[in-house]
Amino acid sequence: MSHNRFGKVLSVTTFGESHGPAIGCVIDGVPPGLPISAEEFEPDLTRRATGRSRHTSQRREADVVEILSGVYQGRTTGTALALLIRNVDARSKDYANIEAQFRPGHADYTYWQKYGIRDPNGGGRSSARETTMRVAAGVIAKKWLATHHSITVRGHLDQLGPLKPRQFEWSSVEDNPFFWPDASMVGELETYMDDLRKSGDSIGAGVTVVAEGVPTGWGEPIYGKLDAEIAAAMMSINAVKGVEIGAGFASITQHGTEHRDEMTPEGFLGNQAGGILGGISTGQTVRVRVAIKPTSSLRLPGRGIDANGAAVDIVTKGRHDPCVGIRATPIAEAMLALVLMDQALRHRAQCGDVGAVSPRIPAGIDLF
Ligand code: EPS
Repeated sequence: MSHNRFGKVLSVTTFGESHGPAIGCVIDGVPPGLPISAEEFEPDLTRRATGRSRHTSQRREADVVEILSGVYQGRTTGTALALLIRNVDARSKDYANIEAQFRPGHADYTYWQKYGIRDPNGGGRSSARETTMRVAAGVIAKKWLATHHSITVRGHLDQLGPLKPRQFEWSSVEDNPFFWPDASMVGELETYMDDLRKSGDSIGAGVTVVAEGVPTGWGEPIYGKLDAEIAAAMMSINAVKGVEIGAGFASITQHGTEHRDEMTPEGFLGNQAGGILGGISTGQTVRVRVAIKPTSSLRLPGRGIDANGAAVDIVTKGRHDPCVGIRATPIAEAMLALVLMDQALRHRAQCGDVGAVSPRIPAGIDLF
């Protein structure tokens, strides 16, 4: 399998299978001198992890990071940063019945057709377990962005199936297992998820991620547009089926007078652009939304085929997420942070000497 790596100056290569001995990553291009300890990975890895509420997969992984290289006396050295997490709670017998069968809606079928061989245990390489290492790498990017540019990257669930927040408060997001910005709806979400879990079905979700404090000028037109690289990074996350930047698909029905973000010396009067114009950051909040499909591993029988092409009824056992989107917020944050850090380093390489050519407009109003 090629292309386990993404990023240009800052690159991340991940490896490992869900039921193998370990998963890991190599992060190349981290500037020297960034203070980092193994403990700093814990908060974000815990936010993403399974088994932290009854609404996610009950697999219990400790997700403890071992730093194998690239750090000396608590600081990055500029050499390859290698991180390892050992798998401790794989239960491969759950997958014995689908070893030679393909779950409808799952990568089982395409992996088999492409490679002629696949590791069925926990989905092998196609498992969302791989996203653990994205989040670990994202911890480095978030820290560098915060310390060097005062940038904050954060996100929240913005839709759970049919449910949408009625109010919005960032302060509520980390206080419930759903990353939900409306505290008054948490009970409703609990009931929805309990009923869904009992039914055996799954549901999709929407996640919004924002980066606040991004300076003007990051992103490389034509083929390295900031929005294009964000979209590619988000689409590379398991189960993501759609990405919007700013107004996104709402642009289809907008008039130009509505979509354009007018500018005054005091700041922009809106952010339909999602903080990016011509593939380059405007200095406004970078605003991204992702659509996450419902989990395809279901105990409700579905029609599929086996490796001989025969029709079979497929039932998936095991410990699955009824809504994988619930755990996606930290993953989307990590991918946004990694793309931004890569673009920041590339911007510094080519345009580090370019001074301000005219006064910069403040970020202004962040309304659609
Ligand atoms: C996953 C299936 C389940 C989840 C897993 C993602 O794996 P298993 O059957 O081995 O428990 O638990 O999620 C994780 C282990 C994780 O760390 O995110 C899948 O098919 O994607």
